[in-house]
Amino acid sequence: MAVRPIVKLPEAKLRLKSEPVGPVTEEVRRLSADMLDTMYDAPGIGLAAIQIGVPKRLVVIDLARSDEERQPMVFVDPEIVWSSDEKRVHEEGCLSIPEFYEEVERPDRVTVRFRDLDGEMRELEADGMLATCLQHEIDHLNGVLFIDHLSRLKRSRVIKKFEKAARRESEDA
Ligand code: K2U
Ligand code: ZN
Repeated sequence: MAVRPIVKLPEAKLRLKSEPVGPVTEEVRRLSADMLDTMYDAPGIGLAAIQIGVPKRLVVIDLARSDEERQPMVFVDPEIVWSSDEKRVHEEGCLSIPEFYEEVERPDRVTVRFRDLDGEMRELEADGMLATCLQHEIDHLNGVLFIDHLSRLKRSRVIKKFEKAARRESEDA
């Protein structure tokens, strides 16, 4: 398996709508393993395939703390089939938008339908951090970033900051 480069804002690739994975093949299992390696290396608690440049509807999550045994979860073609009316605010970050954190309001609980790596259809009722992370990652599959849930002013400020940094990087190259 391999740690792969993470696509960062303002790369347009992050705005793609990812394609369904379809059948779970050895290639899909290898991709999920690379995603987990990349997520643990970052470190992060979730990752969508588009964040390593692969526009496929595949998500990995592990909420275990660094001093706990790892508990990796893999979601193939996940979809939210129910979300609560009650909302919850949580501070979010993103491996594609480094060193920027803001509070985001999302439904407190969600039910997600997905296939596991054995190709079995499953349904998961999530609350708390798992619900927040699943919504954050499924947003990625639709080209949506957590900054899109912020005010227009906050969103434009962070996009301009990363566009300026990208210009400076290309000038220094
Ligand atoms: O998509 C990503 O970049 C993964 C995020 C997952 C995340 C989802 C919801 C709320 C916070 C993070 C990364 O793990 S960012 C690292 C991180 C971890 C915990 C809290 C804040 C940021
Ligand atoms: Zn993210």
